[in-house]
Amino acid sequence: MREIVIGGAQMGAIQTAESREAVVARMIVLLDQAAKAGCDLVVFPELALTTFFPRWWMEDPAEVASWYEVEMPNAATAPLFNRARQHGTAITFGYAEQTPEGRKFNTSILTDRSGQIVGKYRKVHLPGHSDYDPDRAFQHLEKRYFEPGDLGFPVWRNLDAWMGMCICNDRRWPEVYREMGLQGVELITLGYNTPSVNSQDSAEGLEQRLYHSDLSMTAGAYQNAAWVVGVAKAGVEDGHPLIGGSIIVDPNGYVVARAAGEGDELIVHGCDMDLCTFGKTTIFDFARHRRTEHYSRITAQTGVVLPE
Ligand code: CDT
Repeated sequence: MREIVIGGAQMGAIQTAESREAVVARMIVLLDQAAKAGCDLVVFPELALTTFFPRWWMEDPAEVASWYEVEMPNAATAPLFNRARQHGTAITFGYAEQTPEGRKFNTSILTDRSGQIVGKYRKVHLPGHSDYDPDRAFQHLEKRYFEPGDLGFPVWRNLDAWMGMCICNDRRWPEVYREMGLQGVELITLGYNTPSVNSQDSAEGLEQRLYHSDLSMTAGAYQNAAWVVGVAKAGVEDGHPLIGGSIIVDPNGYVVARAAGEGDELIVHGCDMDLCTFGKTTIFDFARHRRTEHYSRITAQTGVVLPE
């Protein structure tokens, strides 16, 4: 048995005016709870340090720049790294990254028990749009504020397991899980900020959004015989509701822990990485069963092309 006790640290709303320091203080409360519960790893949401700023159309470059971190850790997040190191707890969280060259990514990092960053992932599937869209009930401007990630889907050896990350919209794409599955991934962590209503279809509300979130993560877990931990930033941010529904999913696709509310809330489960072995050596033994000679369209073609 290779058990990793995992804490999913769902976070409630972060208002635009809330400082990084105040948010980090909330994260430390969750981290302390997790340490008390014996967690080896704590998973925080996408863009955990700020409100989900891509909902706002901004033109002032200084205002835009204020949402990004130019180094990690930095003065605001150092207390989180320090506390994690004291507890011997690995952490992962998302933030908006600006590189020294000025490139902007929606990023998440993973640390080991000593607080060292051992993994970095930059979100590949950026949803939404890059120009102001008057037909939407609200904006989703990730394509304006970030470029698609350039690191692929690496996996890392951490806490005696193969771990990988993705971010929010990535969880809806089976290619993401399979890229990591082909590297033997045993645990995939992800954070999300998912609006509770579809900005282009007011009939699509909370129930359907939660269903699609579960469906994506449970299928990804089962089809790759891996644990998946998905953690929300939830609640109402400046009038804009986000779904909760943080879950821990086992390698059979069962939800073994689920957040009940839409505030700061910790879910915990002891996840045995050896549970991945059965699926990986039987029905999803990729080496024996995949038929790559029939999959060329998946990388050669992006959109739908109808047969002539
Ligand atoms: N943050 C993020 O990726 N949210 C998307 C919203 C999709 S609607 C534009 C998601 O997939 O949950």
